[in-house]
Amino acid sequence: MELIDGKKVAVTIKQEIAAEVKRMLDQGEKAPHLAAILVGEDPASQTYVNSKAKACKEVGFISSNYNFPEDVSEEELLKTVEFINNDDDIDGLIVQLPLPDHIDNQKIIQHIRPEKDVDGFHPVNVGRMTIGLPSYVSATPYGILELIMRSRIETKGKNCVILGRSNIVGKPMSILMARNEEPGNATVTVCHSKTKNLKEITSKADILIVAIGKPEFVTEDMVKDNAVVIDVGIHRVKSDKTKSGFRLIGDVKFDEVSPKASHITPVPGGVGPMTIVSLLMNTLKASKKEIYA
Ligand code: BQF
Repeated sequence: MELIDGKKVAVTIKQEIAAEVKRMLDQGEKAPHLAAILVGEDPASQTYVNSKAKACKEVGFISSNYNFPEDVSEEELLKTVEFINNDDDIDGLIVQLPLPDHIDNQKIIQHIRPEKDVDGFHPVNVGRMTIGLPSYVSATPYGILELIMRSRIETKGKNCVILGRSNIVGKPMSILMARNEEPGNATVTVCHSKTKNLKEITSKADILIVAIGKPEFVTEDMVKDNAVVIDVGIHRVKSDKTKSGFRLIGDVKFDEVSPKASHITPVPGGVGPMTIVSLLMNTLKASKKEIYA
C-alpha cells in the first residue's frame, strides 16, 4: 500500500506558487489577492477560512476576510459581493459554505463575477468545465485531479466509481474523470443513496472516490484488491487524546481498507490540504487572467 500524502504534495505546490509570486513581484506586478466572506461562527468554517488566509500569506498572496454575524441579510451579502466584484485590486472571491438557512446560496454564488469565482461554483464556470472550456475547477475536484496526476496514477480505461453526487464533489468529479484528458478517460459510475447493490459496484472499482458524507462508511469488503481509494470525507469525532478535543476521520475505514489498496489518501492529510492549494492555484490564474483572457 502506498500512502498518497496530500499534505506533502500541497507543500510542494505552495513552494511552486511562492516562487511564481516572487517572480511576479520582482517584475513589478502586484501579488494575487483573495477575498473571503464568512457568515456566522461555525468553528469548522472559521478554521477553514483561517487556513485559507494562512496559506495565502505563506505564498505571498494578499488576503482579505469579510466577516458577518449569523443574522446578516441577503441584501447586505449581495452588496458585499458587488463591492468586491468592482474592486480591481481583488482577483478572487470565495463565500465560505454552508451559509445560514435564510440565505439563498445560489443567489449569492450567482452574484459573483465568473472571472473572480475561484471556487468554481458559479453556473458559468460549472457549464464551461462541463463542456471542456477554460474554467475555474472547484477546489476539491481540482485537488483530487492534481493528487492523481502527481502520484502518477493511470486513469485511462479504468473503472472509476464515485460515491456521492453533490454539486461540490461527486457531480464535477464524475465529469472530470470521464473527460478525454489526462487525468481522465475513465469509465465512471456514480453511486448515491438510491443505488442498489452498492457493494457489487464498488468492488469493481479500480479507482474509488468517496464523498458520501458518512463517517467510515466504506469497509474492506466493498473494495477491490489493489484499488486506488480517494477519501473526501471529513468528520470531527470527540477525542480526549488531542488538544482540540476532537480528531478527524473520513468516509473510509482506513485501518481496514488501507492494506487492500494500492494507493489511499489518509484523513487528515489527504484531500483536505489539496483543496487549499487548489484555491491558491485558481487565485493565481485569476490574477493572471488565464481563464477569462
Ligand atoms: C486535512 C469543507 C465540508 C464543508 C465545507 C486540511 C482542510 C480540511 C482537512 C480544509 C472543507 C474541507 C473546506 C485538512 C476546506 C477541506 O489536513 O485533512 C484542510 O480546510 N478544507 C472548506 O472550506 O469548506 C468545507 C468541508
